[in-house]
Amino acid sequence: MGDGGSVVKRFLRPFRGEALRVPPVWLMRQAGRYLPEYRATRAEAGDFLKLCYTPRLAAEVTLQPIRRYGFDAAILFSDILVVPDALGQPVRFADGEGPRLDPIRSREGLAGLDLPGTSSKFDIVAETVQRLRQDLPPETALIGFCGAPWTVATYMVQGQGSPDQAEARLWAYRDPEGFEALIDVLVAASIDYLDRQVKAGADCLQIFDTWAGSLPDDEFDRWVVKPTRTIREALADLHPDVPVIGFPRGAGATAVWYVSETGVDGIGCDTATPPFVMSEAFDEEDVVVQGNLDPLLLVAGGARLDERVDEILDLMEGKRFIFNLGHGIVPQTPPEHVARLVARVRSRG
Ligand code: 1CP
Repeated sequence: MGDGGSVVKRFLRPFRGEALRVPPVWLMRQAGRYLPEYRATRAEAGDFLKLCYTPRLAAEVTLQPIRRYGFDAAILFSDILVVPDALGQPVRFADGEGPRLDPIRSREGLAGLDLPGTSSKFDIVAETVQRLRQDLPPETALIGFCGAPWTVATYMVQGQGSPDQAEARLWAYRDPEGFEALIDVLVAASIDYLDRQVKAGADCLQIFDTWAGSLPDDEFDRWVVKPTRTIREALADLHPDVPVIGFPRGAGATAVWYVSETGVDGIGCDTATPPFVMSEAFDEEDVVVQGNLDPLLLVAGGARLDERVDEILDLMEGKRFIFNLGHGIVPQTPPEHVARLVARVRSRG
């Protein structure tokens, strides 16, 4: 999206080369079960995917944390598993449980996936983005997103969340060409999905690679870096001004390689990323650093929360930086601790 001569949103300024004294702030999973108003809208929707596929309600829950806290960016309310669901591998969210899918464990299983068929569900999500573009305060940026092909594949192959992503890793070892065919479908679907989100009004995109850290280096290169680079390059051709943030959770020191090889404009650092990596390791890269407060410290609150927020801000002073958590907000987070965090970040001004 062009700036049209208007003032660049604060959130986007680090991507234009500015290090702000008060960095932009947003939090992963800022819309979610820790907010009573989210729980009410979720109850109205009935099930979780219905919430994602009802633009009026999905836009409402996206706006809830913006009304409360005035974050610099809103993130589209949806889920990374909308992509397999749209591809024809139905996703179910049973109450109190994680997602469930009928697993695909071989090349033959790919025959049921329908890439052109994603259109109708992606259109619904684009409608949510259009609504948000109208309803968001003009100064608030809108982040669109998808799951990275590797992370989405781990759910499609396992059929649910897992501690070790074993089924996807085993398929990738036993039949790399077959597994690559799955990744290729996800790359194509992700490009289309993100393109539609930008056309509908997203200002920035984030690619969530929650399980990037479960792969050794050669596998990381093939299943994390290469697909992400393909997506990043396609988006650069379509929308050269829209920044893309990568979040290769658990990548450790390999995150520097990830940045230089994928060409992402922002790097989301997880909770375990050491201070010197945050503040120095990316100096040679043209990249905005984002992160990395521990979501559990946001649950604990108190003076330790204030101290840690200050430590991160001191560490990143003078850098192109966006304040965030190192992973998503957890449901037991007291909403007033989030207000305290935002106030603390902004008190630097
Ligand atoms: O009951 C509920 O209301 C469901 C909880 C929930 C929420 C609030 C799920 C189910 N998804 C979401 C929204 C969501 N998910 C957003 C948009 C909201 C925001 O950020 O404010 C985003 C960006 C995601 C992304 C997502 N979904 C990721 C990547 C980020 C991460 O947290 O690591 C992953 C891995 C998922 C899958 C998923 N969706 C939901 C759950 C419980 C899970 C994890 C499943 C598991 O591994 O066990």
